[in-house]
Amino acid sequence: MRRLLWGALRALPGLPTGRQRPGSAGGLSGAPAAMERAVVRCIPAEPKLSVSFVLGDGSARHMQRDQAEPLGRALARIANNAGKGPAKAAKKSKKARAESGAAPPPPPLPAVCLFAQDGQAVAEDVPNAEAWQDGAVLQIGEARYRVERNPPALTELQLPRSLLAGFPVCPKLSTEFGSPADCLFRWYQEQKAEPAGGGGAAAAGPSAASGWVEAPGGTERVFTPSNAHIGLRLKLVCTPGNRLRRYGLEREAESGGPVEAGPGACTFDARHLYTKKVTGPGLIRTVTYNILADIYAQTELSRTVLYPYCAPYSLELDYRQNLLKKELAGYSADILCLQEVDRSVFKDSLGPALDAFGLEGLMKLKEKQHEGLATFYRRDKFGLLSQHDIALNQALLEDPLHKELRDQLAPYPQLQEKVQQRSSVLQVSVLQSTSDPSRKICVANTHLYWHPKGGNIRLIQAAVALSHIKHITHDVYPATPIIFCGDFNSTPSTGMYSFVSNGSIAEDHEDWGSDGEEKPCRISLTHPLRLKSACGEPAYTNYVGGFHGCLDYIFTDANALEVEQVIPLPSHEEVTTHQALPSVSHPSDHIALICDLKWK
Ligand code: 4LC
Repeated sequence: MRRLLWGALRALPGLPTGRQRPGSAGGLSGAPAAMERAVVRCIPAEPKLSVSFVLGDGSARHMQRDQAEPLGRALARIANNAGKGPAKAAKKSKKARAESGAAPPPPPLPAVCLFAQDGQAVAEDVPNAEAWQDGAVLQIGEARYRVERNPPALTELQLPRSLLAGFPVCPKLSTEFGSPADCLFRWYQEQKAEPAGGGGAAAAGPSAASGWVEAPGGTERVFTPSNAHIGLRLKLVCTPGNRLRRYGLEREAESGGPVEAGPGACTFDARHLYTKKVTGPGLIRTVTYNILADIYAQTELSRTVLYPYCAPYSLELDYRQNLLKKELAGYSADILCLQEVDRSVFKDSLGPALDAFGLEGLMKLKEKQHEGLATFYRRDKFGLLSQHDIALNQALLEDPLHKELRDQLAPYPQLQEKVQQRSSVLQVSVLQSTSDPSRKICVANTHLYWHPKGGNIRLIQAAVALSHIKHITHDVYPATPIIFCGDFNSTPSTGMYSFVSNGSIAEDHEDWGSDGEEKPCRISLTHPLRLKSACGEPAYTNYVGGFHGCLDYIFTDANALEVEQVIPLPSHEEVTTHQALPSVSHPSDHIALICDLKWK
């Protein structure tokens, strides 16, 4: 038995399983394969290195050895291991031996040697970390393996759980010694067994597949299945690469389920007609959007009270993620400010998807919560200079910048306490144009307290946010234009909106008493920024069964930025086709604001 295995090992060059083409019977083709690869992963931060290769019988070997261990010991281990054949077979033969009682003579172990690039055998006392160099050759018996040290590798490759026809499928992928942008992709679709001829009973069940065939046009990182794919599963084969076009061992991922029919028209289809292309170098397309956190969408309150008109399946995360990725990709944004981003959505879904569409993402979680803000910027237009994120309550409590406001609030401990209890955050990113490094912008993103009677709290939150933004754009990066986006939970008739747009709020404004407490706070606030709502005051940006109103804004620096174009919002008919939002054709209860800004 063991002799047989070792014979097979010597006779067959074998293909690493990772390199087999789907549908091919790897290793059995007549043509001689290129020298096999032994992949060595060795990084200074870890005490061990790993050596991986595939034996002639197709079984993979992965070993971890101490970096400092002499090579001789690692080679002896490889000889031992290779001689044994697959682990299961070894156990079985041991058991069979025990039963028969006869002890056959042990087969000779293969000779194992490592040759350096110059053809010389590497001495057995050389430590592993030094011995296993790129281009060395590992010989096991008569099989030879080219050593590849730290080639590009996939550490993660995953397809989303739900696939919809007409919606982009963006794999989650992570690389080491490479980058997702330099990987190679090949998409496959399930090949359904043809129904048996002659009208006999259906032999194959609904999911019986006879194999995988290449999906037409499927060589990009993102694949959008068509109606022809409905009922079929997809598979992605990915070869990790780096900028120098060096490639590592490929990996594959299959979809859990088949492609399903998508919804008909969506609320963003008409908007995409305006935003197909990325804007030219002088323009900045800016989007703000509260995407409705999954942790809120799937609560009892949401299903039964807030969005009872919405089909439960369209409140599910996977469904909404499909819509969101298509919607956001189609806006071709340069700057994208999102609110209510679940940590896991950023990490596993939107982050990877938007990365594939050229956007780099930054996340700021709320204190002790699993959702927060995300700011994305187009990588080839902007670089990140610095981040200045804050929690509004903590900044108000501690930062010397807000001492005056703290003093003004001192007579109102109840209001102070309420502001302290809110977890709202402000995300501030300073970006630099890649085409003109003298151009910088400060992108701020926030989500203010949500309660209809919380106007006084939102005024304080806005004051903290504006002081912080003023500090960054006046003191840290003097004369930097501002784009301040967010869900401000404030309609155009509120004190918060007039404070931001007019630069002041009077002490007798009715919003100071908005919570109905006995002693309304009486303070006046000012700020020196010239901010205007770039998309104006649409009738609503939030449309649910019980309320609609304009709560979201893109405030821009009137001194430095001009509004070139505002992308029209979906029509009232589109918004109300399924009563209100969210719906099967719209993933959130908010509507994205989109405008093209121009440097003045
Ligand atoms: C939510 C809501 C709040 C904007 N808004 C008004 N009432 C609301 C009630 C609920 C938003 C409202 O969806 N959330 C509670 O936490 C979340 C979520 C976060 O944003 C949640 C948790 C569990 C389940 C569901 C959701 C509202 C109505 N009229 C207004 C006028 C103004 C501001 C707000 C409102 C003004 N100006």
